[in-house]
Amino acid sequence: MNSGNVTTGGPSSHLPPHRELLSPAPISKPPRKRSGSLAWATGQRDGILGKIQLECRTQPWTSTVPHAPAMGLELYLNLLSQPSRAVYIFAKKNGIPFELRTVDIIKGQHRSKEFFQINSLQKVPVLKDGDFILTESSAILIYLSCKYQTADHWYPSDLQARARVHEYLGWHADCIRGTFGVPMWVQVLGPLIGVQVPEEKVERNRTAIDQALQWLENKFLGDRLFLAGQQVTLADLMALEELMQPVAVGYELFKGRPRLAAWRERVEAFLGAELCQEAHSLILSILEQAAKKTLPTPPPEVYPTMLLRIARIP
Ligand SMILES: N[C@@H](CCC(=O)N[C@@H](CS)C(=O)NCC(=O)O)C(=O)O
Repeated sequence: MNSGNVTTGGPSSHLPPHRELLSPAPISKPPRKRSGSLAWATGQRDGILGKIQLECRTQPWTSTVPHAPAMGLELYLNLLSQPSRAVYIFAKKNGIPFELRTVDIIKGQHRSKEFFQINSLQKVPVLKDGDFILTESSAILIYLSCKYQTADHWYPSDLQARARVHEYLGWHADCIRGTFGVPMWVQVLGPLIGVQVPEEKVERNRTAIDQALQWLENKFLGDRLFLAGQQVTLADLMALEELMQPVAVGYELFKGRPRLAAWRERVEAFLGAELCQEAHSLILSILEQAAKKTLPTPPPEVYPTMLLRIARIP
């Protein structure tokens, strides 16, 4: 495998090239405990609320080009990946400073020996906080919300409200994850390696998506404002990012579902148009990139896992 590829363009090229200042950061409370070397704030606090300018350094992850050892939190992500986007948006929205390591999954960087040392599951997202490495987006989000004491609504301290978030996340892993990513495999990723998913599988997936949306709307949203209650939580973020995957390839998920459409608007309004645009621009341009053939060609080493993923489409 050519693990020596340097990610300078492709899926990560829309990202800001170097440092990016966020100001002011919407932080509710400073963290109780900070790891010794964490570059917490780069700017100045002023006033009671302490306007803090925080930085997120953006650096492509590559196996051969050395980068300065990170002083604090590192997030290994790819914005084509729905769980990666949830982590990215959460960290950005909460002004959590991190080094962004973009792992080009189309080029197969996640299959390299070097990335294996970081995550033997060979998937993104991954969090690295000093020597502590954590995989699984929901675990990462919970870790970040606890470590940085983000506003309580994200991951409520109230037992029952928190249990509602976990109730959703459990169902999400069963019924949303794995289902909503399929259209992207059908329309973009399969064709990249010359594979066409059979029409009956596509149809079955459409039915599964419809069924899941019905449950999402009736059981989880119900007459509430958000999926796990009256305030936005990690559940909403995870759901929104997964739903963006079929939306990006033209599925009109919200058509004829006004309650779900209003929920999406509320979540996006809460996150802010700028952050949504930043996080979604890559995925929303995927069809265009596929049509223009500007997506990288996956190296043959990643074919087996791509073929396996496609074969697993029910
Ligand atoms: N359950 C994991 C899923 C992680 C995952 O499946 N990541 C995908 C991108 S969305 C990946 O890295 N795939 C690469 C591969 O499987 O080869 C989470 O929520 O973090």
